[in-house]
Amino acid sequence: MDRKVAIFAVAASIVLVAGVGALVWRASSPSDDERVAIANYAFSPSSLTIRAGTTVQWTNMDHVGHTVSFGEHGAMPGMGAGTDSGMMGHMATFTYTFTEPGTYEYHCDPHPYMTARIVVTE
Ligand SMILES: [Cu+2]
Repeated sequence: MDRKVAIFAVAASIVLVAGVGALVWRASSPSDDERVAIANYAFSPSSLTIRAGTTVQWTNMDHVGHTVSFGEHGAMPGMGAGTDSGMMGHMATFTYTFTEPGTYEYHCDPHPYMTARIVVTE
């Protein structure tokens, strides 16, 4: 094979794999509006407004473990202690459905400076 053709084929393959990867990630997620990425030691977006009944999905893009924790004792809103995400590895996801309107602050357990909020409307 001609060298230029070979380089083009390799480049095209990389673009294709990246594109398919992104599509698979999108398809496995509820929607752009209901998704929070954990990347570079931060939740993105840091403030997300949703309607009651919406399921939010967090994905840890970092190679470091993170958690999605509401309140002081690792409890999800309206649930008991230890119901948070637990330690999430690279590309791990966590989903939670918010049923009650309100403002819910959350953080990452090992990195308390990582804070964000979900605002749930009627
Ligand atoms: Cu963290």
